[in-house]
Amino acid sequence: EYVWFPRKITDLDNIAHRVLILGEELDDDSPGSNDPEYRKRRKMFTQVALNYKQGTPIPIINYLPSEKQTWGKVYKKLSSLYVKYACREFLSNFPLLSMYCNYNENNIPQLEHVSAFLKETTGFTLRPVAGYLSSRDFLSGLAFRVFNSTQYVRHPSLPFYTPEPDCIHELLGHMPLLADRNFAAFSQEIGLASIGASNAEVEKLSKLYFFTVEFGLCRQEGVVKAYGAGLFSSAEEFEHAMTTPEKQREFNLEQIMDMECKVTTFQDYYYITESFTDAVQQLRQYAANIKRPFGVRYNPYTQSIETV
Ligand code: H2B
Ligand code: FE
Repeated sequence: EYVWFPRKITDLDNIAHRVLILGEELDDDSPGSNDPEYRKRRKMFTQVALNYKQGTPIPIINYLPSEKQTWGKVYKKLSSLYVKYACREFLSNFPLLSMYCNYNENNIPQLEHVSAFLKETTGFTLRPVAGYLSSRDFLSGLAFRVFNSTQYVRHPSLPFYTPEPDCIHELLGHMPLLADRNFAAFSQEIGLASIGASNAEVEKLSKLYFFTVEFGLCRQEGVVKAYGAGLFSSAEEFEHAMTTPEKQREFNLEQIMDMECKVTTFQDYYYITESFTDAVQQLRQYAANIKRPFGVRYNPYTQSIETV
């Protein structure tokens, strides 16, 4: 079975329009679906994402007062939790994002500025995306150290809940860790493992992604800390995961592959790894068993995936 995958970084332009949930076509039960102004606004973000070409600057958004207010509410609520529960990598990178990318309660950082910052720290860059991508498409971007990031803000009626990723989730949840070397390497490795893999294997990798990158915990100086973006961007689940020890389990690849990913409720369990390098090792062992007719590696000079 042959599966298409991007070979050059510019091939990522071809997956950008394969969004599963488009902004202006919000589900009936999604917050904002009955708000014509919001849908119009989302259409603008969709256009920006669809028109984007790899390697060009990401358009600067003039965020509305209502969007800034939503950002501010979430930012304020989460800030107190970071100090208590975030891993050291998050805590050392967050002040850098404030300094270089203007992260603060009153300002929604621009993807363009964050992308430039990440490029200098770990070689990751961002590209704007119109909504939720398939696991395969999303993971294939990571193989190039490219993170597909939404740019719109969730509906103001429910500032602490969103069923789909929005820029508050990306900026607060994902960006601080993408500025960490080991975490960046781990992200790219999951991406490379997905290239040319079967649907069943991509499904497994997406579970691994979910229970590490989105909801992962780690142990630092004997204390359980968080590194998952889904936790960093949701105060309720964050507090719940950190204060409910019976829901914390040691990282176990096999078990994770059989777990269900919950989007609208809390997870059943949260998995603890010792470190990102440890997680990379386990992932490598797993990826070595993925059957595909070729080996895969990334050539950073040509920004392309080579099969050998
Ligand atoms: N698409 C977008 N736009 N953002 C994400 O964070 C995301 C995605 N996560 N598609 C992916 C799926 C992830 O949950 C795994 C790899 O399935
Ligand atoms: Fe995410």
